[in-house]
Amino acid sequence: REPYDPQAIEPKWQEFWDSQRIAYVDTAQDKELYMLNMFPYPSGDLHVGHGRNYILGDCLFRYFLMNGRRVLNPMGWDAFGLPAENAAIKRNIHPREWTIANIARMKRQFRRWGILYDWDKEIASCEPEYYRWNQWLFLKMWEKGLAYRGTAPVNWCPSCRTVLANEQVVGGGCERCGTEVVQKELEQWFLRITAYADRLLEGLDRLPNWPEKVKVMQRNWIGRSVGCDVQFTVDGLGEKLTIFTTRVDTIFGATFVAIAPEHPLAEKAKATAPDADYWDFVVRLKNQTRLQREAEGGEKEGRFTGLYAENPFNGQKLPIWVANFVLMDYGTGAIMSVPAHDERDFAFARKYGLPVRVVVLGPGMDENAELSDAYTGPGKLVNSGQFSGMDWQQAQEAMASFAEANGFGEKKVRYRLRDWLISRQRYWGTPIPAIYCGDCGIVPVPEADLPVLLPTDIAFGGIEGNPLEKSPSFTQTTCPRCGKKARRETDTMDTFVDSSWYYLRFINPHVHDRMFDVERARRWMPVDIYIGGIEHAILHLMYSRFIYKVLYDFGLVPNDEPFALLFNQGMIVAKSSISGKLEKMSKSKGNVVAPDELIARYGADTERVYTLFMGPPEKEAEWTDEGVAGAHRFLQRVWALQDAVFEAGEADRDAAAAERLAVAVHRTVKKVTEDLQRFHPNTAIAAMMELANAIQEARGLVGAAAMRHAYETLLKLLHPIAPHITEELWRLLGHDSSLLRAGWPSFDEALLAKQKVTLAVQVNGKLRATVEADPGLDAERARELAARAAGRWLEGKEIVKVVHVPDKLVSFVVKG
Ligand code: ANZ
Ligand code: ZN
Repeated sequence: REPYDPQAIEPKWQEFWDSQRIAYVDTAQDKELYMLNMFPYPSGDLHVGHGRNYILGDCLFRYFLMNGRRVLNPMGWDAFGLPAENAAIKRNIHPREWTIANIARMKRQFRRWGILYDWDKEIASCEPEYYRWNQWLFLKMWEKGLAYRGTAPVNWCPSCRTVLANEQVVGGGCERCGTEVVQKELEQWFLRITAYADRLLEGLDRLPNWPEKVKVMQRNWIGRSVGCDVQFTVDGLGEKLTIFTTRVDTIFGATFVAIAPEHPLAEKAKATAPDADYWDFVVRLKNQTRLQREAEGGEKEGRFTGLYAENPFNGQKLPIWVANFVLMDYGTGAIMSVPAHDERDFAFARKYGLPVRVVVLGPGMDENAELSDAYTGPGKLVNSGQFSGMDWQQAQEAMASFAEANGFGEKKVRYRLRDWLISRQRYWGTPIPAIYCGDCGIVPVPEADLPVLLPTDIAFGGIEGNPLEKSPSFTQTTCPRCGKKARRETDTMDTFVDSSWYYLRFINPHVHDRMFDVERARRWMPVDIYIGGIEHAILHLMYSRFIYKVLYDFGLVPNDEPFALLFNQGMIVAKSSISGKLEKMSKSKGNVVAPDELIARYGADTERVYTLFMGPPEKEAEWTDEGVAGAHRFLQRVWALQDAVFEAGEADRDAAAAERLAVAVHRTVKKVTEDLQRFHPNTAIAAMMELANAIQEARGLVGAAAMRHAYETLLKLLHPIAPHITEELWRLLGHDSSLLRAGWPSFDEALLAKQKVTLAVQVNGKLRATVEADPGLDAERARELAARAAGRWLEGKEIVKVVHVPDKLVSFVVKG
């Protein structure tokens, strides 16, 4: 027998799969299954941490293929974005060059991993044939009032010289370069995602196959609050000051009013504020980052404006303060402060000596006792005029209605969600199709003039600001309405626009006269299985759901949620050579394992086995060299086991051994099938390792037919995980078609039902009982069963450790 030589085997099979166009799907036919791995940003080098996502996807894909299913599994490139532009500026090359070279590298890497995609469906979002449809979509949304230009305080990165979405500000710094972000008032383009807030919430309830964690994150991001606007009157100025509250029941407990430093009233109070440093102070607050202002334990700061506001419920005049914890872009930017029942207000009142007035009494509370903290729980109203004695929730309803009836308030639903700011002052993105005309104002580019192409006459080396502004051929144009000289918009779109609908383009990327093939989308949407990182839990998935709903309203897609099932794989971490700690694998942490080196040493199959064996794929897992070596040893064993088939005699020599082997085969098929269906290849691999043991034990005892059946079954089960070695062994066993066409093995439930195993139960190393159990019991159930059997040996003892050897032993170590 030849030694196991992955270097010889792997390229050969990669070529074979390519030549067979294994992954090609004709999407003119009906859908059976559409699975998708999030398309990557072509940043160049992929490390083994990235591999986890794609290898898991390929494992499932091959499993489905072997089950005879027609599966669409496409791949492409999220190819616009800042790193390409930054690289271009640094090296004076075109961002496109950098991007295309990276795409080639990454494509080669996918191939070396043995990953199969339908490359016929490949797309790159930086191609005009793709981004023109971003522009088309934008025009349609503009027409419907869903895209608009507005002024907003924006996060500005002084280094990248571009606007950042809130989500792109991480800990006060720019997500891309880390520079401290500042606030700036600018005109920008927005997409009106807030109009879809309720539908984005409601849709989550119809996604049973999404991780609960992601749904919670999305709900919090949308942040729906039911409350009430109440108008106070500013004393002396005679103007109204509207506050937003979710606790109108506490309004008799309000002892001051607080406004955001950006609130127009804050500036008006320059004339009345008693402190000389008032305005300097307000300006300083404005420059605090959102994080400083919102942080729960963060310092609460404020100044008295010298103004008073009248509470319409009781006519009380309350001092108006400017406070850093009040945000201008939520609610009305003004609040009534109730120190007795709100923690922030309480902390603020303590600091500045403002009164605390209790108006909601919880069980056992005394209204005259001094509070040591805000009471935020339920209770009955006191000191609240005609509303005293009511239950707090009842009072909320009654008081909101009272305000409405008297014309000084209204019930209101507010959202934390903000409209999606899509303007970026960068080159490498989709040009926003708008033109500024001195006479006509802002004019949409006519649909017939699409695409608005990125200009090529730009020298990138050392450029500052937005490169698009440096191209006269781009900026100088004529007005589509009046024909006069006009200026073209130089903002480009956030790349999250590109990724919000790419899954539709994949279905048939060869249509050239439409955004996507509506007829095929009707049959292929939604995506059945969507695999990607948890880092996309909010933005990408929220934007995709939004755009998909917009397309639904345009009548272009058949349903209103794009991804039926979502699976988030966990990160791979490794010891950092810099911090010495376990950290997410990344170049900056010096803990990257390059697949090329790994493959050169062990082969891609070893990387695949190890990656899928590391633990449940949704959990974080640590990469270790020993683990890799272990995976390689397993493949060596599988390779060597081929001898068991060739050396076996014709007949079984031991009937019991033959029966044992048959049972092991069926049990493994059942386990692997179930594990792959629930996306847990790690436990499937463990089961295959046991099957390999069973085959080894049966050597010399069972005949060739039984041996071949067992070994071939092992190869089939292992194929989705280690595709190259299994194809090679399959060929060595005399088959001339691919394992992918060999069908998925089935198992005999009745045979398994007859089988029971005996578990030995030990306590502190002594055998205390045995129990009969179904084979393949998991650790938790085995432990329960064994604990019952061990009975008095465990009584009154503390269990410090439990060892479980599946189907053989449960051993307790106890104290006391
Ligand atoms: C009075 C009050 C009394 C409040 C009480 C709470 C408890 P969510 O759930 O997040 O919507 N608030 C309103 N606008 C604000 C802004 N722009 N910046 C900071 N805080 C703001 O919370 C709504 C509550 O947060 C509102 O209800 C208001 O404080 C505060 F015992 O009004 B409340
Ligand atoms: Zn004009």
